[in-house]
Amino acid sequence: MQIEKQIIDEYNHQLAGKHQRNFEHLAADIADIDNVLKKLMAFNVAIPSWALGTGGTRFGRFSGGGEPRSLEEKIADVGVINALNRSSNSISLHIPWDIPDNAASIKSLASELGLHFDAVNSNTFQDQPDQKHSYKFGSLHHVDKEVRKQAIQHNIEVIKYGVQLNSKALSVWLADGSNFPGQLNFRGAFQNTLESLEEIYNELPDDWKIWIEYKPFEPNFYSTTIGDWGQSYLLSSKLGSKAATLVDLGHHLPNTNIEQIVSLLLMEGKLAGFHFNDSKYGDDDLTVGSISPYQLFLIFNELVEGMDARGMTHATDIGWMIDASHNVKDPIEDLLQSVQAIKIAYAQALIIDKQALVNAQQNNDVAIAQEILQQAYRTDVRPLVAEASKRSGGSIDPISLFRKINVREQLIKERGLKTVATGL
Ligand code: AOS
Ligand code: ZN
Ligand code: ZN
Repeated sequence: MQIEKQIIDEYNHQLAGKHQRNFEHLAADIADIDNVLKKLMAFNVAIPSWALGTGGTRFGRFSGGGEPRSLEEKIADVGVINALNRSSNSISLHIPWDIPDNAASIKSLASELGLHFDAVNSNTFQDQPDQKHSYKFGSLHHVDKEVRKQAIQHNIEVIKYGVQLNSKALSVWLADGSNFPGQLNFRGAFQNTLESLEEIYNELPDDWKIWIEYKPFEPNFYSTTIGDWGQSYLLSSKLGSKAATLVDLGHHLPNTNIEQIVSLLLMEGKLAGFHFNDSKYGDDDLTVGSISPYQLFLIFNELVEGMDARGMTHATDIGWMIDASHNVKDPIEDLLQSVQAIKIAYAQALIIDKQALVNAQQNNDVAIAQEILQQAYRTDVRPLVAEASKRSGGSIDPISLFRKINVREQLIKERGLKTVATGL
C-alpha cells in the first residue's frame, strides 16, 4: 500500500496549531535554526529488510499479521515508513533472504517509492538447504579451507547482487567463534578470517566498502572471532582503506563506553557506520533509545564533533542503519520509533553549545561541561524533528498517523493474517 501525500498533509493540518506553538517556542532559543533543520532534513537511516517481520527468540516466535511475504512487499513497507517520516529512504538487504530475482524491476520499484539500496549483508551464520559444507564450526575462520572458500564465494556473490542494485557496501557479520575453552586456536582463527576477508576485499568494486561488524558473544558463548572493536579495527587496518568497522550498539558488554570507541574510530577514519538498536543486559536489538537514550545522545555528540573536525557530511559520510528485532511490537511502528529516537539524539547533539563546551574542557571546568551537555539533552527537541519531517513532506507525528489510517489493518487485508517474512 502507498500513503497519499494528501492524507499526510491533512493530518499535519489538524496538528498544525499545537505544533507551531511548540516549534516557535523552541526555535526562539536555537542559534542557527535553519542550519539545524537543514541537517535534520538531510538525515536518513536505512531500514534492514530483516526487521520488517516479527522477530523471535530461541524459545518461540509470535507472528504479527500482514508481514511482507516477498522482497517487493518489504520494499513497500519501507516506502510506508519513508512516506510517514521522510527519513528512511533506503533498505539494507540480506542475502540469501532477499535475493532479487529481477534486479531491474526491484530497482525501479524502489525508485518509484524514492528509495535506494544501502549495504548488502552476507549470511554465513546459517546453513542453506543446497549448501555443500556446514557453518556449524564457523565460516571465514573455519579450520577447513573448503568451508572458508564456500563462505568467501558467498560474500563475492553478495557483492554481485549489490552491484546490480547500486549498493556501495558489503556488511559482514560473522557468528564465528567458540563455545568452549580449547575449541579454537585464537591466532589461527584470526589469521584464517583475515585471509578470507582479503580474498573478498580484492573483489570489491573501486567505489565499494567492506564494513566489519563485531560482537562479543552470541551465538557462541566463549569467544567470538571478531569480538570487539579492537579485533575489527585490526582486520580493517590490515585490509586497507576500503575496510572499516561497523558499530552495532547492542554488541557491547554492559557499561562499555561506546561513545569513546566511536570517537576514536572516527578520528582514524575507520568508522564505517552503525547498526542502531538498544540493549539492557545482553539482549541485542531492542528499539533504539528505549533503554539508554542518554548514551545515544552522547554517541551523537561525539559523531557531530568528530565529523565536523574531519569536514565530513553528516548525512552521507557514514552508514546509518537500524538493526533490530521486534518480538512484541508492530515492526513498522518499532522502526518509526527507532528513527525518531535517532533523530532526537542527533537534533540534541546539533544544539550543543560547542564553543562553550570547548572552553569548559580547556579550563577543566567539569561542572559546566556537564551542564552544557545536559542542557541540550534535556531540551525537548521533538518539535524540531517534527518540523523537519513536515518540511520534507512527511508527518508531524508518524506513529499516530500510522494508527489513525489503520495501515496494519490494510496490510493484513492485502497479505493475510498469517504471513511470515524471511529473516530471523
Ligand atoms: C547479529 O547479531 C548482527 O547484529 C547482524 O548485523 C546480523 O546480520 C543481523 O542482525 C541479521 O541477522
Ligand atoms: Zn548488527
Ligand atoms: Zn546484533
